[in-house]
Amino acid sequence: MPTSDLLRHHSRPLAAVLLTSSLLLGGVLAAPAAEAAGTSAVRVNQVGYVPDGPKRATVVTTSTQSLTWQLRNVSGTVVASGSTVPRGADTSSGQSVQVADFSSYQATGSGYVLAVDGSTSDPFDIRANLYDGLRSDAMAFFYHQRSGTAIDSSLVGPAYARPAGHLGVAPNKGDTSVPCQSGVCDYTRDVRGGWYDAGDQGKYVVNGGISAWLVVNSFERAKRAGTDAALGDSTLRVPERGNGVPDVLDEARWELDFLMRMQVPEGRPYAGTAFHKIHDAAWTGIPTRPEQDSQPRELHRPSTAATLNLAATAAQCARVFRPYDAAFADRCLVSARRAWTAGQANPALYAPDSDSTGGGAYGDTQVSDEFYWAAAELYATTGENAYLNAVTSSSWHTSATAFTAYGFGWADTAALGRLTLATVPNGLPASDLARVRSSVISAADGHLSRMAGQGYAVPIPADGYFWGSSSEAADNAIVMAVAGELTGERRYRTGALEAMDYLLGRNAIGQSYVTGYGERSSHNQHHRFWAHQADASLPNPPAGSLAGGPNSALQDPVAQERLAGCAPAACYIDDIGSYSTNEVAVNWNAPLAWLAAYAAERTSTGEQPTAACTVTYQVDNVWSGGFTATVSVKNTGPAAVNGWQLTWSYPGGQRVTSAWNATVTQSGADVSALNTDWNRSIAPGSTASFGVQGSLSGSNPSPTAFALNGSACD
Ligand code: 9MR
Repeated sequence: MPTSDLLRHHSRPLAAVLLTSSLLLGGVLAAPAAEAAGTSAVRVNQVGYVPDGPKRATVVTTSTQSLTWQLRNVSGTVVASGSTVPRGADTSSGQSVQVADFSSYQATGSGYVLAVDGSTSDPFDIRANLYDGLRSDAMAFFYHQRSGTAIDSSLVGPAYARPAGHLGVAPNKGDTSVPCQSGVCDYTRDVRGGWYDAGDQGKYVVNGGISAWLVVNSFERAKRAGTDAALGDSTLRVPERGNGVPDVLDEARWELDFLMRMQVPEGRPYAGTAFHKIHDAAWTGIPTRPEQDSQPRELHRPSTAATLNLAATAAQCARVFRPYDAAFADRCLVSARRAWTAGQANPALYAPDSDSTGGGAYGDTQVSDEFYWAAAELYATTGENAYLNAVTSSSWHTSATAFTAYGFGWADTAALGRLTLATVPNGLPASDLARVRSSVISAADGHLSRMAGQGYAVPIPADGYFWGSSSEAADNAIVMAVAGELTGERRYRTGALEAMDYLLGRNAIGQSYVTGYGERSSHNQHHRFWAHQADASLPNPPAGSLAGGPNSALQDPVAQERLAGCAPAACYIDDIGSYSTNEVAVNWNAPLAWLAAYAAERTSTGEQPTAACTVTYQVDNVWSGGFTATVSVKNTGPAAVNGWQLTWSYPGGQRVTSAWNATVTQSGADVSALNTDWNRSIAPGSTASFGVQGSLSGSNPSPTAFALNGSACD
């Protein structure tokens, strides 16, 4: 099904009237329209939780009384329990909910479930390396989306391999010599390469630009944190592995080279500006493999937004690539300066919302924020006064709306300038810098307080579920993560991780919006090649592909037919036809990749506490056929242990028959003792003790090796 002309630029939240009419029926909460079949009432991050992070679940229930929750391990043993907190009506989901918080449980394992009031969650893990896979899969999305190169089976597997698309080989009619739309220019350009935008095969400078910026920014941030090795050379499945350049930068360069090809050459009208976009003359259907697209490709007229987006992105490139490839950094800087100058000379070339035949419009009639962002990047890279003046004289430099509750995006870029100025060393006057930094922190505080007001702790306001809402959650998580960097305060990391919980299943419909991650993950996203739902010979989207997510405006026929009356956070359907709720896009996967890389980091305070411990095992009584023993585990590390599991093996065939002050299970010789509720926490220097009774078959040799939460004790 072709993406229709219904595509419109939303940019801003939908009218609140939509909410009230669909949610409140005579003052009573309406049943959510899109309750997924088989979804548990207990909503968790279906992938899991990191040991030292927040661990919360939301329970859909009509009960107004607090309920008991139980955390069960893979063998069904209750390892922690507590009481839920009733939250009542939750506007976004249209549900009545309660929250269970099991954050204090920090032992690791897989196959946990949370049970509340007869319902059991999907299984999940608790482990420190929880996000390692998503870090590379979310970033690999960009390689899959590359235009102008064959996608290599040895890197992605045979199902995802495909010939190069849009290299001037029939039936393709682009992208090596692409004409302009009539009246725009009388020459052709080689605009090969770059990433396909989304489920379509258009390439749009403003959207590609913010996506490349986020990919590069994830590396720049990791470098400040000292964790960039995880994004370094040979960490990704890209052809450039082993070239000495961090793979994340190699991936971004594929797009940056394309963006610079979109710049109008010297000697032509509008020299130095950027064409807004290049795409098919008419919408293609689903499926259409890239190499089989036979539509003519056209360049659309230059825009100020695209020009400044290029200036910003290329200036960032010049800064971040310099240590790895000085020649490329120079080329980026030349392009950025040219674009800035051309933007100033052509400040009002607006891309119209109406230009949506064959591709998205990406219209934007407010470009002062793009000027601000470009000036900020150029200033952070060069330190030059002209750019400083452009920063400080911009109304966006002091505006209270650079950050909003609704994230940032291709049309709203002032926040990107602020993030750079707040984090990249620069010469802003101290008071100015302090104000920029505090704007990041107060934006993050706003996200945290909106999350605290919601049953699902989502950094999306109830009136903010619009096209691409998943990226809004991820964008806002980035702001929280940067606030954490600026302040060192842990609650911001908590907020960012809870945004990930939302994306991975703790939400109104119990849906993981990331392919391959979670029990019920999106896998029928709108895409012309990963179109398995429409053509069984084609693959589903690869693991790590983020769906656009709930969109209460129901802007496609499938959503309109299947989701009428949905509560905002439930306006989603995993159907290939629902492009307004279920497409993929580079500007959505980019913040996901950023966030996954951040969440995968084991920071000094975020590391799974390694158990520094000593254990004494004292036999208290022995009789023929049996014994009792007291086991004492001392926390000799610097941090409290919250939730513990002590394991050992019996060397002489002993079998535990009962225990006190711990839940003890045995399999063969291997024994596991889990804390009770009241001795869960062991302060540094403190000891927890418990007892066992067992049966003997002869001698009673004591065990010699113990491990606390998987780490050996002395
Ligand atoms: O992400 C875009 C969203 O903000 C707009 O409301 C929507 C309609 O204009 O377009 C979205 O972008 C699409 C683009 O126009 C074409 N490629 C697919 C993009 C994701 O759906």
